[in-house]
Amino acid sequence: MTTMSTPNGFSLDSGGRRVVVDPVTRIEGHLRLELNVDADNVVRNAVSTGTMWRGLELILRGRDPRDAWAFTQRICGVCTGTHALTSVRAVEDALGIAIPANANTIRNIMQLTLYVQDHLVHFYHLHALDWVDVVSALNADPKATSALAQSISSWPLSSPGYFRDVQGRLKAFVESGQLGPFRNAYWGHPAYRLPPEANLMAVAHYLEALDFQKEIVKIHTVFGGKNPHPNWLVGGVPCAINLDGTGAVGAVNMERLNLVGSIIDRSVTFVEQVYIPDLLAIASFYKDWMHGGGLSSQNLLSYGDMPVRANVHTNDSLMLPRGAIVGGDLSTVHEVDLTDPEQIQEFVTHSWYTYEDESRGLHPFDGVTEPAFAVGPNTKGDPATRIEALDESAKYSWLKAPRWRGHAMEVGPLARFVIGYALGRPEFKEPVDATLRHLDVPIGALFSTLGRTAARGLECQWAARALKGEFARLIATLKAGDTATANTDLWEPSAWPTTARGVGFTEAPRGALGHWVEIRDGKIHNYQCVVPTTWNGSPRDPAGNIGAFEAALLDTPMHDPEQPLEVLRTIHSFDPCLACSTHVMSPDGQERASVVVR
Ligand code: NFE
Ligand code: MG
Repeated sequence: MTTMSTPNGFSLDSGGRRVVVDPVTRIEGHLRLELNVDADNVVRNAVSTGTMWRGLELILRGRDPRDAWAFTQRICGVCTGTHALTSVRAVEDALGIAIPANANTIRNIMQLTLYVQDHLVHFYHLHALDWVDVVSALNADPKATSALAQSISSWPLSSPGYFRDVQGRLKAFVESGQLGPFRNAYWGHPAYRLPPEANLMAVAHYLEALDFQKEIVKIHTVFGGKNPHPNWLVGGVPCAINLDGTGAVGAVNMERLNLVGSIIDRSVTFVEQVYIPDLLAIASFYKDWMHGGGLSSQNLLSYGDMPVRANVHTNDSLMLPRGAIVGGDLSTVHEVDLTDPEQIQEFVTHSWYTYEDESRGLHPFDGVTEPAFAVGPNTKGDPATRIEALDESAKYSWLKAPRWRGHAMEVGPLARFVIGYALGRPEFKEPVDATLRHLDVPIGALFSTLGRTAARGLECQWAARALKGEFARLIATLKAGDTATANTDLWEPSAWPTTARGVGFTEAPRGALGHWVEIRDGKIHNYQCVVPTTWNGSPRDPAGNIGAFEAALLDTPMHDPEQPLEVLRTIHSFDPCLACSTHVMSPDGQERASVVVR
């Protein structure tokens, strides 16, 4: 096998043990990791591959651009709505459609609602069990657990009897042998550090958060009819609003708006009294576990999102800032232009796609999605063949490799917060500095797995508060008599130019998301999506740059390669979504719920 080395000179088969984790669980979609681990159990090379394909970009060709949101939204039910929002923005950009102020505010409310729910679910249900040992919670003293909970938060569910009850439910689970969501983890692993009482508190909040997250998304049902996959509209939002109850049947009325206001208030309270205190309490036990930085300390990218002013997508309007940081230089935030072919390019040298000239990357306006699974040592010409051992010098992933000015970039909450910090914006700088002070760690601690996890928590709090602000703005505008929610002036294709192209962007919960559309004769001619997990989980490029997952795993020490808990911590901290990033499933067969060590 010919291999390609990492920047540190190691390849998958340069001696040491090969560790395979496939599939990675508690994520969305199909992700496989192969690692080279040295005699001291330190990760020396890491290769990540997305093992499914759906072809959404191809399905869109020839369709009505006004429908693209409904197709692209099916890329993923987790970051639900965010592809639809990106899509309607791309089409509006292409056709020059401006949206009313209320539509902009309601879109912000939809997106911020997604942030609060998605980040909460990620912390408790997809990531916490990398830090919290559920089985240890059985040994906790409920009285001491109550004292701990009351010392860090005024959240009312904190009596000894409450924690005794949760512990009793957990015992019944374990004794029945039916661990449900708590099955298949590395309970008792020596890398778990929380005392039993902290574990019991976290398990109680895992269950509470599971219940509460379904309340949050009711906001999507008010403005978008349902969740997942609420409705969207090119030109605005698809709901009418009527405050005096005399308007259109089904219009959003004051009673529905009051429900939204009350869910927002409860969300702020839950995040501030449960999520943030738990995050700080858990992090305080792990603050010397400073692995998992990688590109987060070097190359960070954000497109920005949540415009305060409708149709103004520049940094003076965007609540989440836009910019790029390269080489760890926080003194310079570079301008990002999604239409510049020099800036964003996708490479396929190590992806199961083909270009005419694979030494070059393609800007998404000129993007090509041509699957080429049956090539190279990783496929053996047979799409149903299981991958036995990856060769990273060949094509090895269904993710393309997006690059910004040639650099592999990390995207997501940490990127957004560091860029906001570097721009000196107080709403990012103050919570970051306060968290670093609270944990008594230096700024460098930010560039780690825990930094990524902390940034997501802080962003959840930011989003809950921003939601309150956006809701107040909506109510003020409505009460001032402006209830317009859609602009249908350019709804008819007869009013469109023969050819047009546009780009839409958002900050999805997991990071920078762009859709590029080219319209010809009223139909979609080309459609390209470049998605957060495509950035973070990208394979190598022709210059040998490795992606953020791969970079973050290097130099991580493991207690036991047969139980790769440390690897899961770092990968989970990105909140990977392979459904989004491949947006495109190999027929079957690539799933092995096992860890293989060779
Ligand atoms: Ni399927 Fe998604 C988000 C998008 S992921 S979750 O956030 O876009 O890369
Ligand atoms: Mg794509």
